[in-house]
Amino acid sequence: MKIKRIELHHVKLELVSPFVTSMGVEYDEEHIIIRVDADGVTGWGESVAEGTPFYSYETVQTAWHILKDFLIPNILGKDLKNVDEAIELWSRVRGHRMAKAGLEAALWDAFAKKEGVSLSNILGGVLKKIDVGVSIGIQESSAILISKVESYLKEGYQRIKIKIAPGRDLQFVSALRKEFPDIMLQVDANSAYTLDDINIFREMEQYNLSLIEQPLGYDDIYAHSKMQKELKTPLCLDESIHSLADTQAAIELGSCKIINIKPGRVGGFTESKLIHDYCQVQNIPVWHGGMLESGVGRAGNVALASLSNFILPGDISASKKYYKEDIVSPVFEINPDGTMDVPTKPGIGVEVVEDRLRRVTVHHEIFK
Ligand code: OSB
Ligand code: MG
Repeated sequence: MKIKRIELHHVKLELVSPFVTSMGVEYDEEHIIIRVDADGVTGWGESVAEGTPFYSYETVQTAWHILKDFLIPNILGKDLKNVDEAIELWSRVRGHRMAKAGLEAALWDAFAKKEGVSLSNILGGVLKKIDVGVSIGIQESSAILISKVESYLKEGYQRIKIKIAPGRDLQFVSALRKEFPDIMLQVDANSAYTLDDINIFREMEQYNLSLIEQPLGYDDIYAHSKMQKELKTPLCLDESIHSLADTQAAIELGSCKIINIKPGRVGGFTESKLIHDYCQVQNIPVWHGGMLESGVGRAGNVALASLSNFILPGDISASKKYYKEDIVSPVFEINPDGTMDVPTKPGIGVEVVEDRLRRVTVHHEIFK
């Protein structure tokens, strides 16, 4: 497939409501939408590097630089046999996984469209519907949190994840558990704690959480192994897992019992599949994380989450949970039974609405 033209869009999407985590408050989400034109088809991908380097060291600006100066020049004008060939061509570039993942996603979409198959199909997905949950930011009070959870449960979401931070943890977990004794409930700390906080997590054990996500240092697999030994509740790593090698280290060290896969964080669908397959053999359940994607990235997430070891509900919610207006059509919706349909049309299976894309684009550049 001859790569004829690549276009980058720096987009800024206003969130329906501010998203508060231990990392700060987000009012809008900046990402890069990537368009690849090749052999008469158009592939779309989304790089989930954000405006700020708080979740990951990558930002929109670093991803733009890596895409423009290293990844795109390596594949533009080339006749690629498959996605692996592109990965090989940019393999000298270390790290910058969100930059790579966005371009890789656009290539997967283009190859799938050229073959006339869905992205789910080309990635080896088997599920027709995926189980979905919702990730809720830190709220002002337990009463507000309870009413939010109530409305998400009414929509059908199969599990609730709440963000926590020191001083804003046990009161929310205990209030929710009291109100909703049987729901699937988990917490995400985004690396806000240290091993000295172990007693907070010992106390959390009584609330029957499905998992505790990334309580400790973003780069500290070893500390998590110490914490997991002290707790029955499964730990789940997000920030610390960038590759299959990280996954193997974390599982062999006993740092977690569950893995969150985000294609952006691990460098693309290809690495995601390696992690997925390894975890399946090791009997480690995985679930699909989210980065507040637009419909472009969400379509990729839904396709990847249709692989068979995505056993737990993902952070893949309806478009309207995030944005008033998505940039794809149809938008993503949740079924009353808490599932989301996996698109069956070729590639990502949804159309990018170009005038909506134009309206949210703050900067764009064409390479040909
Ligand atoms: O830690 O999972 C996280 C959003 C941005 C950055 C990090 C995280 C998140 C979420 C939101 O939890 C998940 C979603 O997209 O719904
Ligand atoms: Mg997380």
